[in-house]
Formats: sequence, structure tokens, C-alpha cells
Amino acid sequence: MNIKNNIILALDVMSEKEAIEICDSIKDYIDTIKIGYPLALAEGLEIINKLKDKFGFKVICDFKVADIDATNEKICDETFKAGADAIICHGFVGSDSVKACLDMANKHGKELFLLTEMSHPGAKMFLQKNADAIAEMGVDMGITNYVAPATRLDRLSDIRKIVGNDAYIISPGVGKQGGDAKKTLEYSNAIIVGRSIYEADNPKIACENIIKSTK
Ligand code: NUP
Repeated sequence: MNIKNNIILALDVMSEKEAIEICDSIKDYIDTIKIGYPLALAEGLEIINKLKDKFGFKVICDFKVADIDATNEKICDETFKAGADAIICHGFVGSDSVKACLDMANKHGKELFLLTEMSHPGAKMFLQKNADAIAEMGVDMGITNYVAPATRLDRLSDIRKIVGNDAYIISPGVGKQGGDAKKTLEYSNAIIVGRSIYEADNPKIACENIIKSTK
């Protein structure tokens, strides 16, 4: 995926109106947005095509798909049919569940991102212990896109070593969760930023400042 300025906006706002306002202010700097459950549940999956049509964005759906294979297949199918360019799935559910997502992404000619270790403190309880194995599974399955944390650069670096330099890593946790944009981009291809942009008094300036800080 080619992502302008290596920044993905995590658009976790709760209405179409707010989403359009934020997108309008940052559209010169950002061409890829991540929509998760907050906005999709508030406004329905139609929000994907509405924002794509209005702004020409690429949309990554952060649905952290984590079910049995048969259900994952249905979730991914509906999400791609609704216009998503990529979907994020969990890895802890195992290769059969992940393969269902990968197969559906391939069927639609779209992309899959495999979530390895999450960025929040709670990820240390269970997920971190298995994150290397999740990344290894992704490599074995031929997956080329990953999500890994901006909040723990040592772990991000470990995951980069496992998936290799040709893999594409996107990293949440910059800003509000404590991660640093420039340091993260030493290991990641793109950062995911939400609240530091959409909660800012001026999202456009917030965006500009983050981009400047990465140079
Ligand atoms: O490990 C993860 N951490 C994380 O924060 C995986 C994610 N997908 N996210 C998402 O990234 C989170 O749900 C939110 O949409 C975004 C980070 O937002 P913020 O902390 O910059 O506001």
C-alpha cells in the first residue's frame, strides 16, 4: 500500500458529520484512513464509500477479525463488498482463521493486515508472549502486511526482524498512547494516528506538525 506522508488517520469519531469535517481539514496531507468499530457501528458500513467518494481516500477497516474461519470469511466478504481496500485481522486465533481472511482479501483483490502485538499496556498480559509466533505464522502464510506497536520500539524492532524488510508494517500508538512518530518510522512503513489529530483544536495543523516531526 502506498500511503501519503506515511500517516494513516484513525477516524474514531462517532458521526458522519464529524468524520467529514475532520477529513476535509486533513485531506491535503492524508490519503489513507482507518475506520474501526466506533464509526462503522455509529454510521453503518456505507460510511466507507461515502468517504472514499468524497475524498478519494483508501480505507483500511480495523475490524480486528478474530472468529472461526467460516465467520471470518463472511465478515471479510461484507467489508470488502462495502468498499474497504484492506482489513485488519487478529493473529491469535490461528492460521485457519487468518487464512479465511487472506483468501477473501485475495478473492476481492484487496489487502489483509495481520495484527501481531497490540500497542496498549494490556497487550503485555497475553498477546506479547505469542506475538513473535504470530508474526512467524504470517511469514509462513505469505502475508506481507502487519500491524505492530509504536509504543514499544524494542518489540516493533523484533517484529520487523521476523517479517523482514520487504514487509509493510503500520503502527498505532503514536501521540496519545506515547509513541514517537519519527522513531516509529525507523521500523514501520506508516504510523496510525487518531486522537492527536481528530481531538486537536486544529486537525490540519496537528497533521502538519506530525509530518514535520518525522523529517
Ligand atoms: O494495537 C493496536 N493499537 C491501537 O491503538 C491496534 C489498533 N488497531 N489500534 C487502533 O489504532 C485503535 O483502535 C485506534 O483506532 C488507533 C489508535 O488511535 P489513537 O491512540 O492514536 O487515538
